[in-house]
Amino acid sequence: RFAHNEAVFQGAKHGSFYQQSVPVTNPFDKDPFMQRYVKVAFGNKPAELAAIQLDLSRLGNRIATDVHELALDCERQPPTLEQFDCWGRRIDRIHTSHAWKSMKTFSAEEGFIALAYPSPSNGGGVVSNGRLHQMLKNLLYAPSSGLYGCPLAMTDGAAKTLRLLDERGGSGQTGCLSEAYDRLTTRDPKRFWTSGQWMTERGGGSDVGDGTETVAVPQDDGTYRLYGFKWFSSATDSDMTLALARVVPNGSGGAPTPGSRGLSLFFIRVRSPDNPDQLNGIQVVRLKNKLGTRQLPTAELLLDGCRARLIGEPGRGVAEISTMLQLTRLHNAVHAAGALRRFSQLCRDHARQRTAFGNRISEYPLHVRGLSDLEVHSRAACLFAMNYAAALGRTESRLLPRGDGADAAAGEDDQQLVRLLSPLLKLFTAKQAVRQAQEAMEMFGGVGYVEESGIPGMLRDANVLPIWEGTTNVLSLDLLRALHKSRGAALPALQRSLESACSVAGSAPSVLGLSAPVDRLRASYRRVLTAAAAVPADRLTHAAREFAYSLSRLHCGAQLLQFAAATGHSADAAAARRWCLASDFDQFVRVVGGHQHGAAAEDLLCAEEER
Ligand code: UCC
Ligand code: FAD
Repeated sequence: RFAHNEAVFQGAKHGSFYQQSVPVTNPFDKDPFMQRYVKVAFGNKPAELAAIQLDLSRLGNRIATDVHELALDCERQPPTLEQFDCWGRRIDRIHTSHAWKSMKTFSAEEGFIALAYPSPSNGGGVVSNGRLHQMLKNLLYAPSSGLYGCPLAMTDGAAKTLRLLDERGGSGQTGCLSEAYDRLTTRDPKRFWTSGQWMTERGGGSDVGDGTETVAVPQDDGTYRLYGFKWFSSATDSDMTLALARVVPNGSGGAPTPGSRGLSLFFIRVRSPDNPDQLNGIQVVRLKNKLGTRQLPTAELLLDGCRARLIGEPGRGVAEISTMLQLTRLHNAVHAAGALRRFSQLCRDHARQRTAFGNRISEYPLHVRGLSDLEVHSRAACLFAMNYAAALGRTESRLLPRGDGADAAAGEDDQQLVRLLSPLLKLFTAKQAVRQAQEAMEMFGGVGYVEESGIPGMLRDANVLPIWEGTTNVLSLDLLRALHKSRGAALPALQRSLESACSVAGSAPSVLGLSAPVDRLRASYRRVLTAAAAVPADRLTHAAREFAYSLSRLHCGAQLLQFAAATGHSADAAAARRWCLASDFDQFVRVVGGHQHGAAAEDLLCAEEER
């Protein structure tokens, strides 16, 4: 391979050996695991299966070619803000790249939102579980979306929020709101809108109840004018947004209601309908200078008389926007799973061509162990996210009737699980994406640390996943909120789902070797649920993170087992065995068992740091 000859380094020559680059391949055609997933999910509907396979294969082809190039351009040409024109006038114009704008067109055409909201006008309804079809496509697209997945996530959340409010009759959804819904869910690029989500203020992004200072002043025509400062607003090039604000009582001179019970939900057109260069009472104070997600315009916004429409029930803003959070958190997980899948592909392909110490690195058991760890985690994240999307789709087919939903009737357990698993899905997959991004970088060696390899950008972008849309702690507490609100129904639903997976996998052919992993998973879930039932509320709060991690690992184990039983494939069985025999299911049990530090010791450690 090497020319042991000084001639190759002479003159303009730099030597004869170069590492091969690792191309992005068709993420469906070249991924047998994803193909098996689609077969299992749609296998009993041959016409749907064929249509989806064709659609994913075609999408995968575009991703591996022109779309991935667009994503790289989004990173190379980040957005800029032009605040004043040459005459000194304030214009606050956000310039985005051609590539970023093309992603909007592409997203509409592919139905990245529309597929979940089928209607005669957007050509939907071909597949009974449109939500799953939509999320499968978003999963393939995510790592080549140039972060366009962010506006799509918020657009999806806004569409569902408007749809639910309309069905409840609470939105007064006439005129502009039904137009907004149609535009958010269309496949026509010329009509397609994206949405923002303005919650976070300087006073608090986790605690929006206390942190929100923005006030909404009622106007004579029934609309409101908003005054406040939104501290993080992503995709500020969007057409509309949903925002939280505190209504100032009309004429009474009283103060707005404090806390989260004082927050209401508002609909805002970001720019004037007549002049797209004219912002609606909004100043873009500056764009954030961020570690990653640089493709995405994230701005600080001054709302200075921004005209808005109250939607939903006054004072129920946090509860209303939770609909949006459920969708954006799912997109976050889909993005994490898509990134993990991409890391796995790139690292495996790199290992097959890179040599060290005389062999390809894919031949070294120690390196292969890292690769298979990455592969198992990426499979777990995919199954977690896609099965969640499938369950959500089943619940939606009841909430959003469209005439063909008889075969997708949602069960009570689906309802319980989509609420309970939402925070777990987001927090667990986000942490995995960060951890594995670092491993993937290391697997590439020095090249992985170099910008043009693309890996540093992926590592930077992964790091936002545990922060936005609720941090790990906040979501761990949301798990406890969900349990509390379920009045004892959620954990039994989870237990039934874990047990059902164990019994399906337990009766799989013995050649798959699933009985030991089933036994370990079953014994572990029993210990964890027993410990949770016995622990006092304050200790459960203290251990909420470990509780969330243990439940997530158990749930992923169950999904892997069930999938292996369904496919009967040896690689799926190996993934299930690896996960179920090696995972730390008992982390929570150890913490609440009192053998670890405990709250008093932790307080002491923090106080010691202060001195
Ligand atoms: O970060 C953001 C955008 C980033 C870009 C999007 C990218 C997406 C991925 C793309 C991938 C490339 S937007 C900002 C996101 N912000 C958050 O996620 C906020 C984090 N903080 C929380 O989640 C907190 O837990 C709060 C704000 C929800 C907690 O507020 P409170 O004031 O303590 O809430 P309460 O009083 O506990 O709950 C108020 C109501 C209750 O309903 P009722 O009154 O009926 O009992 C709760 O049950 O809200 C309900 N509720 C929920 N319902 C609260 N959380 C939920 C939930 N998760 N699901 C359902
Ligand atoms: P804080 O709430 O101050 O949290 C600080 C730390 O305290 C965290 O580690 C948190 O886990 C911990 N903590 C807080 N409360 C508790 C508790 N009760 N128990 C234990 N620990 C706790 N927001 C929007 O509204 N719209 C957007 O479009 C948007 N885009 C964003 C884009 C980017 C790139 C980023 C980084 C953020 C964006 N955000 C957006 C804001 C984001 O949602 C918040 O940053 C996030 O919710 C955390 O809020 P915070 O920054 O105020 O942190």
